[in-house]
Amino acid sequence: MEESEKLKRVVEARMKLKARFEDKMQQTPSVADSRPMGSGNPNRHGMPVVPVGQIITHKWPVLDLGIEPDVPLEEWKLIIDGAVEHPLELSWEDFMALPQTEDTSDFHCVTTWSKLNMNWKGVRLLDLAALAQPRENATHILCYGYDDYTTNVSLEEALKPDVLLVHTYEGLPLPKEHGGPVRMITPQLYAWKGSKWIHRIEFLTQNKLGFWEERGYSNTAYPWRNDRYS
Ligand SMILES: Nc1nc2c(c(=O)[nH]1)N[C@H]1C(S)=C(S)[C@@H](COP(=O)(O)O)O[C@H]1N2
Ligand SMILES: [Mo]
Repeated sequence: MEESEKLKRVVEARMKLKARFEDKMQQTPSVADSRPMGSGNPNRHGMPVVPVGQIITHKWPVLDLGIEPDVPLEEWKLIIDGAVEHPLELSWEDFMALPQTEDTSDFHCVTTWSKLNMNWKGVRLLDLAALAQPRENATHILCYGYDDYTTNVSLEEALKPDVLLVHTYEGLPLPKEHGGPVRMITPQLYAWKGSKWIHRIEFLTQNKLGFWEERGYSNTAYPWRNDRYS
């Protein structure tokens, strides 16, 4: 299948799901969680609870735009630019030499599956931001994948300590289909906010919508508020 045809099908399927959810949401009263900032194991108090409308999966589905770019480590680069004092261009070695963080968190996909207790290792976005020094007026980031995916995140959310650029899952290199060599994760937001195959993080002084956000997905994307579409 041609890539543009695949992309068209992915978008069509997602828009259908969006329409179905919007119908359902109109028929039910607001079902916001009583602890809307909850996320991950600590906030679940060890209970297998998930945000409203989510179903636990033990498998790990793959979602992409029909393209899974191949990025050899020798060619891999991470660019951090935009509204920062010190733009960065990191090679694989530079990236791996940064402080490494291990964390276990949950993964909530807007297509209604959640995978709990995922163990990750990588670099905190907060630590990268500390090197790049966002300007005083920076408010958001726009993340770019090697597949030309984009997604925007507010700085408040992006700098939470569980937002990582991960290269390792359960002790093994992150598989290519899940965004390896490096992807971002946003455990407190729906998972589309975490770009797979991450290549560039642009700091912005005003919000700019990403791929799904332009197509009606929520700007903020809080799973614990059922905040799926705008
Ligand atoms: N670069 C890129 N990142 C992406 C996507 C994508 O298509 N391209 N899909 C997003 C969506 S909608 C989800 S739910 C997760 C899926 O990650 P997974 O395939 O590892 O489960 O990645 C997000 N990040
Ligand atoms: Mo998703």
